[in-house]
Amino acid sequence: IDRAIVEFEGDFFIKRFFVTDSHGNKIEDLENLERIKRALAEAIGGDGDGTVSVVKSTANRGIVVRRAGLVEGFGERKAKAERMFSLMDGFLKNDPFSLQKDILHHVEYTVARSRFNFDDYEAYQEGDAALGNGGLARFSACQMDSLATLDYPAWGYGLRYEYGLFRQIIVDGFQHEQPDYWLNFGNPWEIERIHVTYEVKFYGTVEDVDRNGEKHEVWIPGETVEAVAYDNPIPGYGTRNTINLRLWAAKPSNHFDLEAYNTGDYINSIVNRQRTESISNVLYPDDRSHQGKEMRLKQQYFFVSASLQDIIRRFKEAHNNFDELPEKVALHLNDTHPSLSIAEIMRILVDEEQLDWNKAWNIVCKIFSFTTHTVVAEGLEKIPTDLLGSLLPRHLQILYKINSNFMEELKKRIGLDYNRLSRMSIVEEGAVKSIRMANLSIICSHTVNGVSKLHSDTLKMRTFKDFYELWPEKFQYTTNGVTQRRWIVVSNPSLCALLSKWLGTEAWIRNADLLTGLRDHVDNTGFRHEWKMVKRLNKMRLAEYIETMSGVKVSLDAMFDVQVKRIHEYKRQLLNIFGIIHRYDCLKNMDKNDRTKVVPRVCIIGGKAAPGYEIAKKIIKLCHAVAEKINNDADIGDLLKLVFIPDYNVSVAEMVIPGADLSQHLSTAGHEASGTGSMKFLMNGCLLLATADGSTVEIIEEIGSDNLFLFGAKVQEVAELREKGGALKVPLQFARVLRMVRDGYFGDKDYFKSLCDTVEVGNDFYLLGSDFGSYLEAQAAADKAFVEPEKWTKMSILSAAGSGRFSSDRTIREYAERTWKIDPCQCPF
Ligand code: 6GP
Repeated sequence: IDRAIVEFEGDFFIKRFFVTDSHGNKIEDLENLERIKRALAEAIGGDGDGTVSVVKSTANRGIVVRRAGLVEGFGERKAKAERMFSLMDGFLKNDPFSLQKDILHHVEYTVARSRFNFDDYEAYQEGDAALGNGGLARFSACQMDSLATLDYPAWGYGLRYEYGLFRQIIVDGFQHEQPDYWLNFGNPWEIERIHVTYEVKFYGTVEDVDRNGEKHEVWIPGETVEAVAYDNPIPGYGTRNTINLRLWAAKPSNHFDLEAYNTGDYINSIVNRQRTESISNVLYPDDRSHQGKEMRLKQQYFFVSASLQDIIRRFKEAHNNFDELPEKVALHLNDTHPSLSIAEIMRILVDEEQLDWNKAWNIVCKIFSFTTHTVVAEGLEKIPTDLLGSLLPRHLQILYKINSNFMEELKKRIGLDYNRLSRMSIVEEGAVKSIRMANLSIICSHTVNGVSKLHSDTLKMRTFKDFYELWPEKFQYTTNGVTQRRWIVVSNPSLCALLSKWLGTEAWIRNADLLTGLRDHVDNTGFRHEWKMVKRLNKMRLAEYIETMSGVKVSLDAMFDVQVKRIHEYKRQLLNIFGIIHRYDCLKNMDKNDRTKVVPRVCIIGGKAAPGYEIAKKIIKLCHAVAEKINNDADIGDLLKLVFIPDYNVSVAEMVIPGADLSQHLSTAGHEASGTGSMKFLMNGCLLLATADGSTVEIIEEIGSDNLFLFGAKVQEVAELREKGGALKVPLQFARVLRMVRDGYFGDKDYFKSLCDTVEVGNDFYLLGSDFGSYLEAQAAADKAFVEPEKWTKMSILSAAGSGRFSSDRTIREYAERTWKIDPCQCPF
């Protein structure tokens, strides 16, 4: 017996307990405590009582175990955990945590005795807080880490969804969605602030009131919901600064429900109250298309209203003149999801604080900055005016007024160019009259950011050209980044140790620019050897995971080739799958002798499809169908394997990214705003195979085009290629692969028909056909490099060495200095 693993459910109940042998095979499932005691006694060679008593007293489950995991950790990690304890203890006066500290000592004692691996516990105990969809949300998490670490006085706001992003399970190769009720057993890291609550109002009417002889509009709302704050402290690294991520949960308001009282309809009044709680229930799982659903709009306003009340309350505690607001408060719109705050803050200043409209507008325009995170047209939010008017009647009026003032000003500047006026209007006329949230955000913000240089150019030249011509000075770009604290220190401890050893310092953890120092050692064979060993170790970890998840045994000598991200047509997972089919086809038709020269590959694909996105779901199914064929072909053996990793999320990424040799970023040029996955792979010494899209263009500047495999049409060629349509040249290999799928070589031919149609000549919007030739060439170049391990290792080192610029510390510093104009502010105690 090598390990004992305990899985908890609830406070005292042990859901599962099993012990494993040294190969990680489960020996026996044990259900009751007595047997556990005996098994533990055997496992640790003692009487087992100490351990079992801890197991029983793990009253707050995750906390103790997870905390023990942290406290057990090395220097900085331990300090961070301790800082977190004292902070939480400070927050909670009647400190339930002191009890846990006692337990903690038990656990530490037990750990020392039992050789338990607390990383196992961690994995079992604490799932991801999957409160976002994809790149946008994960980028925000990296930003919070950097804000705290760089001592900026920032707050993050969001919603405390009870159901995070769905769990993906795969049945017969099809994606199914399962609810992620992540709060089932509580969230040990959050602090419920029962005294920080605000009322959020909806519906109702707008009435005219007389104020000092003047007519004013005032909103008489029809429904009230309570927003309760849940604080999630974010400790910085190597600093005492800890910032707060405040998430709002909806609770029924304690408002006396007069109507229910009058009608005596007690039961119905409770049912109605419960309905209000549902606002923060569930995260919408589509990261791109916004279907104008009332609940989504309610969520947005709920979030905006509570956050603004909180911000204004804090401002008013120390100031009494709103002229000072822009000096004290900078509000950043992370995409358009919080853009209703523009109308809300105008409503607060004009209706509640009774400021003159123009004065309020001037203040508001100095506060907001805006970053847009997409180029995909469906990603630009529009809210139907009838929906908005019924839910937030006063806000709709305010939006109309902002728009009519803007239109007047615009006419003065550009004349009566009605086409342009209508393109720039906040209000979109048409079958469904709507509010364009991006236009609103641009008009009100002092800065409009893209997330990479290329993205910003696209915004200026295409998406928001009219606005750029009007206000060129507003448009900037701040290239995204990721935090090395999570993506190296936490997820790749072996690399972390290696970097510190060869750089001679841990300072790179706070200053990623120091990673360039690796360039000095690239010719040192000892260093390269250690580098290879670290990769090998991470590949072992990944291989174990793959085997557990999919039953496929993979060879560590193969190239681990990974594409993990949300499934989207523009991200072109289909190009990857077609490439794999082509590789398989070539292998099958190859002379046995030639096969010895082939680089073995393990192709790994992972990602979730939005539940209503049929084509994306078909891509997942095709991946499984192809995998089934290839992995069961004994003739091919280890030369090619394809695995789909289910339920791709942050925890999975932490395992997959360090173990990858090659990673693919295949978006059609001009479609990926930035991309941040590529940066995580880069930091972990993984080579990129990519199109010149988003931030890849800047990655090339940093590491040189010799150190990655570039392919595909450039952004300036894409429009022309699309125009060619049916006359476009497509390589024969592409036609052949497409035919194989169409003909049912992988089964389910009827099911895959509509998927195949999307890439047929003349219909191939994302240009898979025309990029296929150069994609295969890039793949061949990767194979060629891989057979020269020293060359490959050098490329890998130089990738990591150039990744410093893609730290979110750099991103945040740029935002702070250029956009928000704020200084670091060290924690005084
Ligand atoms: C993503 C972009 O697709 C990705 O390219 C970028 O790196 C990331 O944002 C962070 O900026 N966008 C989203 O996830 C999204 O939901 C509306 O956009």
